[in-house]
This record gives sequence, structure tokens and C-alpha cells, in this order.
Amino acid sequence: MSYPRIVILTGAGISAESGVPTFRGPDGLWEGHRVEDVATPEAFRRNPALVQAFYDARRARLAEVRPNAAHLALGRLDREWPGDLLIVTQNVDDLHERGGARRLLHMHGELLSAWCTACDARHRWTGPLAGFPPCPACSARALRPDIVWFGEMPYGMDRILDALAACDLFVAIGTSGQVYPAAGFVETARAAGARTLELNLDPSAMSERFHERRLGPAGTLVPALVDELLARAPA
Ligand code: BV8
Repeated sequence: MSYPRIVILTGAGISAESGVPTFRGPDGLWEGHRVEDVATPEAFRRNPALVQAFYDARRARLAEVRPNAAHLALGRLDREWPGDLLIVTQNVDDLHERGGARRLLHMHGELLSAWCTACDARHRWTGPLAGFPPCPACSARALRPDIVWFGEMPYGMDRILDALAACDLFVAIGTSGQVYPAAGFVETARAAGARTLELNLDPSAMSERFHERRLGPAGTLVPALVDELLARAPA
């Protein structure tokens, strides 16, 4: 059977081979920071300078990293897959875009976007937000990282849940399955009758919920999966 409708969920593991640190590994991004000190609205209210610096450093590092074979393979799938496809990423880097993905949704926001809490405008932003530069739209010094923090509603949930309800194949790549609601997507896909596949370096918190699991680096497993899917692409 070919899979006309695919939903792919990616996490920090797909960017690991590009040199972007994951969150919960031994050298995890949260290393030196407690999540509640840098990735919650309360943290931003309590210590805006610390939170701005945490994201400024990660935004600046994007210039030093490049998409890896997994990002490029998903870009190829996006170009060549004739059926429905939605790539939902928890990642806030721009490596999927630079790898060629277009049917893409950043459910946890993006490092390269700034959000004005005064006028609600969003702006592509490549520089620092420390020092609260003026909003290009309203001039208020009220820009924050356009990132979904813990306790905030992820972006695109309606579109994601619609895609999951209709999909024939759900693939999770490089995510530890510890953050909701993303960690629950496999259940939604199973309830829709989709086949579910997990690609990860190690078993995750949700591995048992997948029909099939492949262990290994994304840079190896994702190109192989894309070749497999395109060989069976629907006419
Ligand atoms: C919300 C942005 C509700 C910040 C992030 C039950 C239901 C609903 C919510 C909850 C719930 N229980 C608890 C909650 C609250 C909370 C939550 O899930 N907490 C957890 C910790 C228990 N969820 C939320 O707050 C979410 N919001 O629920 O809102 C709501 C309702 C109404 C009104 C308002 C609100 C929001 C969650 C989003 C938080 N923001 N990121 C930032 O990036 O700085 S989460 C953060 O974790 C990142 O986005 C990251 O992507 C995400 C998940 O981590 P992973 O991507 O999986 O990365 P991790 O390091 O954990 O794992 C890496 C994996 O890669 C590993 O498995 C490893 O084996 C693998 N790997 C490594 N190398 C490779 C590899 N795989 C392949 N190849 C390799 N080379």
C-alpha cells in the first residue's frame, strides 16, 4: 500500500547531527539552565535579560550550522511526494526550511521570529532582542522571542489535528516524547487508523505506541525512509 497522506513530527534529534544541541541529552541545551528559568512566561517576566540572552545565543548560532542529510531528505520528499504531507516540527531552528521543506509547521515557534507583545505583530528577526529594540510596526520596546514556552498554546494545533485525523502514515523523528501535546500525536494518528513509525537514536518515552521503530541516527534513517516512500509513491 502506498501512503497518500503523511504527517511527520520532528524534534531536536533531527538537528543533532547539524551540531544543534538537544534538550535532554547529557550535553542538553537546558544544561546550566532549568527549563522554568528560561522557557516559561514567568521566567521572562522575572528575568527578561536572562531569557533574551538564552534565545539570542541560540539565534546567533544558527548562522554556524547547516542542514544535515535528514533535513535535505525531507526537503526532497516535500518536492517529490504527490500525496498530502505535513512536517510538524517542535524545533525552533530554520534547518528544515534550509533543507528545502515547504509543507512545514513550527508548532513551538521560531528563533528567527520576534513577537511584539504591544501590537501583536511578528517580524523576521536575525539579530539580538536583548536591550528591547523597538518594534518595526509600533516602535514599542516590547519584542519577545516568538517561541512557545511551557504553559503556552502551541501554534497550528487545529491544522495539525486535522492532518493527523486524515493521515495514513505518522512518522516521529528524533523526539523524546516528553513534551505534550506533541507526545500525544501518535495516539491521535493510531485512532485515525494510521500506521505509525518512530525513527530515533534511542527508544523514547512513547516508543511502545508505534507499530514500527527504527533505531539509528536521523542522518542515515531519514534518507533511507524517503527513498522507500518515493519508490512506492502513489501514481
Ligand atoms: C501546552 C520551545 C496547554 C522552547 C518547547 C499534558 C497535556 C498538555 C500539556 C501538558 C501535559 N502535561 C504537561 C503539560 C505541560 C507541558 C509539558 O508537556 N511538560 C512536559 C515537560 C511534561 N506542555 C506545554 O506546556 C505545552 N503547552 O500544553 O499548553 C494550554 C492549553 C490551553 C491554553 C494554554 C496552554 C507547550 C510545550 C512547548 C514548550 N516549548 N520549546 C525552546 O525551544 O527553547 S519544548 C522543547 O522540548 C523543544 O521544543 C523541543 O523540541 C521539545 C521536545 O524535546 P525534543 O525535541 O524531543 O528534544 P529532546 O532533547 O527531549 O530529545 C531529543 C531526542 O532526539 C531524543 O529522543 C534522542 O534520543 C533523539 N536523538 C538525539 N540525536 C539523534 C536523535 N535521534 C535521531 N538521530 C540523532 N542523531
